[in-house]
Amino acid sequence: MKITRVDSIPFSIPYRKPLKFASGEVHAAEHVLVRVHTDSGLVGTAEAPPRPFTYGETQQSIIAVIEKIFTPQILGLSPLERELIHEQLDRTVGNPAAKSAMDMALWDIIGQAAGIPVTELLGGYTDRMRVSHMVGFAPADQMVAEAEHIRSTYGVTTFKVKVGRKPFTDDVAACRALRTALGSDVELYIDGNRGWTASESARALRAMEDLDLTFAEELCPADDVLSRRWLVARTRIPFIADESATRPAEVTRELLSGSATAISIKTARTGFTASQRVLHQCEGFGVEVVLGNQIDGQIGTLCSAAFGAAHRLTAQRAGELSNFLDMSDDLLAEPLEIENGTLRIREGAGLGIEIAPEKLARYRQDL
Ligand code: MUC
Ligand code: MG
Repeated sequence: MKITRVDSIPFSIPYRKPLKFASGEVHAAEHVLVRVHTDSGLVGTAEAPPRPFTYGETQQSIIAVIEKIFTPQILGLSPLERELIHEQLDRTVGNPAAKSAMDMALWDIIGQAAGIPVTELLGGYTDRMRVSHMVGFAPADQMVAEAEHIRSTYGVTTFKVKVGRKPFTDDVAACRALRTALGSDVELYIDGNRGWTASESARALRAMEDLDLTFAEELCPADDVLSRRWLVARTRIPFIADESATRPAEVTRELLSGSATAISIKTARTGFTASQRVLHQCEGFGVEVVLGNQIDGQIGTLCSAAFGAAHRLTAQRAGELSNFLDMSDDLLAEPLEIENGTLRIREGAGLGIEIAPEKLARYRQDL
């Protein structure tokens, strides 16, 4: 089986409600649908979400790197030759979302060819993931109303609260309002997207000491090397590296330097192949992982859930799998559903992604 063509199709689907956080905001899912074709007729599918504020990629840069660099490098190779393919793709630095979509599409082909769900190929640990919901910036009462709605509608009881505003007292008040309204049964953790300084982070954490937060994620810039290490050494809850640990070498650096004590794994930036490497590194180091969300649509969420459910470490806690709920529509023929706080993995060979042609025709931007 040989790779014959790669499509990279830009599409845009508006958000019903934008997601706002310290490093940016997202109003529309302006993603790239990646389809890898083979001479056997099998086609692998995945999506790449550009996040310029985190990786520098844009929708146009993802399409350009796939069309001009990646596709010519892998035409004629077999989807099974993944090490060779990654050797080629890694000749280009960066471009994590573009590389990851290619990687996941290749796994989709392999699963289809074998007649096995990708989640089983990866590890087959369970068939479902508990869901954690991300609450973006808004006045505290709106953040509480959103969390209450998500809990009563979808049964979700784990929430990641976006912080990193200035003054940080707005965030502290929002976290306190969430804990008061939701009670002690829900799990809360915070993500600063590098918005605070180390000293602001330390003060904010002190002010929230009684809120029983599970984790703190990327509160201040990782480039503030010594201040961040100072902060992490004094933080009493695990400190998750997200933007600062986007590939295995960065994971090693962050953990060994004492700048993080837990890792966010996002298939949108490490695909399945490198996400497994990161996961195994974390197992080796003995640190916790959280299955993160790159503000994925339903295709990306399905990929992420397939990876999360495949492995014991990612499945043991709620994964961030609900951002697609904020979108006005999506491309999947059969929409994902969260029930009782849980997302079940799609059955069927490969990733089980079926695109609705009329939706793709409506949202694609290249015709
Ligand atoms: C997250 O966990 O930070 C927002 C910015 C980004 O890079 O990812 C999202 C979610
Ligand atoms: Mg984060």
